[in-house]
Amino acid sequence: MCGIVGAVAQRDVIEILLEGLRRLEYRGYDSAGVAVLDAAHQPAPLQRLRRLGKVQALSDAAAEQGLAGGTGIAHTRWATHGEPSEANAHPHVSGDIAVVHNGIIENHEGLRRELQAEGFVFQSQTDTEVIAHLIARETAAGQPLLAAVKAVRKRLEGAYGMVAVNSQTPDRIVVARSGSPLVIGYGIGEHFVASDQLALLPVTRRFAFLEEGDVAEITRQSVEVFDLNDQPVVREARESSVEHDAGDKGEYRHYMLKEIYEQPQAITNTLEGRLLNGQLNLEALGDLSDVDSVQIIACGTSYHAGVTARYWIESLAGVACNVEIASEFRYRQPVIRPNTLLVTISQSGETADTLAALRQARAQGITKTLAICNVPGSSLVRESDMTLLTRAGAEIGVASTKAFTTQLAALLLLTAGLAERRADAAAVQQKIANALATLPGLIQQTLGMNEAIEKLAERFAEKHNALFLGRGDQYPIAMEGALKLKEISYIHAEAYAAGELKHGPLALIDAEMPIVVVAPHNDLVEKLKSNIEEVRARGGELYVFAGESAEISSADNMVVVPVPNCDDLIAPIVYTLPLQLLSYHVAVIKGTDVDQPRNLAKSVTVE
Ligand code: HGA
Repeated sequence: MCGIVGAVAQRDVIEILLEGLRRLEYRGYDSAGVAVLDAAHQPAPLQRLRRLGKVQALSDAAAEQGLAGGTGIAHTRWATHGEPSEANAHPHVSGDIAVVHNGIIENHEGLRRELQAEGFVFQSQTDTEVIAHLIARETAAGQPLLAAVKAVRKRLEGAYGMVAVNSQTPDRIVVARSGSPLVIGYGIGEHFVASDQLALLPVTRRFAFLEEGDVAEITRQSVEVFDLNDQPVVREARESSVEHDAGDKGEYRHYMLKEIYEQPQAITNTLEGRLLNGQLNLEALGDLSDVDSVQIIACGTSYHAGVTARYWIESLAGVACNVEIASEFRYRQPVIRPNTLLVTISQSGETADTLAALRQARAQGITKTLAICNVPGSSLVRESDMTLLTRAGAEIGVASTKAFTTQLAALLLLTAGLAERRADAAAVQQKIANALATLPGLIQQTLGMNEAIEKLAERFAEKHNALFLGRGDQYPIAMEGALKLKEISYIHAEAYAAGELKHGPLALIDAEMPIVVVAPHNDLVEKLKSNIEEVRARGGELYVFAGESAEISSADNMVVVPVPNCDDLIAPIVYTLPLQLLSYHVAVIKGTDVDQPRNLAKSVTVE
């Protein structure tokens, strides 16, 4: 969520900061702000500029005012405390201090009362502003910025990634991390900081990731890091393999469409080295022979990947599997059986709830943990015993597409690894390998449905509600389809297991209700046909994505769109594509902000 960028250099850093914000804007985009200092003067005047809305508004204003400086911090916000407004936008200032912050300070109310009693005047409704005043109180008492931040972090409860500057010492920035990621970028005679390396790729490829509890002082020439116990530590800088143009939209109108079309390549990348000449190579998964059950934890789209995987893990590997939303798991007292493999799934690897659930499970004694994640070096990856990287490449569209299908491909690999203990393991694994080998080609072929779906989308644009139906491993795909439509077109959509219809949701069916059905030709298709008839009999308007050989044809109130035939095993991945394209085109017709839908943000690093 919120994006942070900071820089200390000899050159003017304003464009570096603004470009960093543009690259992070998909993380949060209700307001943006920047503060710069001219390190040539001590003290340097603190120049702050904030704007409601997109980074472009800030960038225009910065150009107009000729803002410049060698040291600076910048932020793009996704509000948690206080409405989106200029006054609530970061940086927040107190005296000589300016601060940008990601996360939530949970004890902000008590701190605010304490500071107000001492005469500090608050200009915003945010939790963040207490940090600025707390640091200013320390520096006014004679503490240097580093010591002030070290003292202040002891007072803060909750999660933060923060960057602070002091106009009295404009040659340095101080950063602190607890629960919200920060990465330091190394240049020559200049250093940078950001909440994601993507922001800094135009200026460096050498990064060091801060660990939980770290505080660092960064100048042009040096980076000094201190751990939770204030001990100096080295966080090694490594060369990043993330592509520089990862944040470019290319010829596509939206990132989401680009990312939908990248799926054949993304899945090829997921399988690279893991599927060789039609044979699986599962070395990276290590020894899973002592795994008696699997507990999957995830949020949102990643949760839907987990629910799909449960069907695979139980039916193909014969291993018991439970799936739970991280925000629920972490606040109940789950009983985790011995020999459980804990699998976390997250695109960013920074999802706050998933990370907290992982930590809680470890505290409960879980010793085998696997992260399925798209971002190498992320917190989830660092804190798990094993990792299966999805290698989807940067995903910028807030509505997840290629991250989801690559997670599914990775989960099929995991299923193959878990099948190892079966007597017929080789046959099961070969079946998975054969199906996966066809996947990139099939996804490419399925993208050919785009035009037909674009036409279909026109019929949805005026609707206020929609139902999505699937059975078996297509039920979570229906859930994902409904989520996509909600996220970017703002049409209320719900998914049901088709067999559940008669237990309640049939009451919703009338001529106004579009019902989207995913119907591959599998062993449940006859049951599904009966469910389709139940809907037709009540006048519902059906849109059926059906396997070419499923023998479902268009009729009154029923549009059937054929989907290429595929192996049952990978049908959940293939049938995701038409649902992604449908929500994309409906959103385009409705004129919503496809890549940055209202109220949402990428990488949910707050609770
Ligand atoms: N709590 C702060 C920062 C919010 C945030 O990190 N969002 O991702 C605010 O509301 O400004």
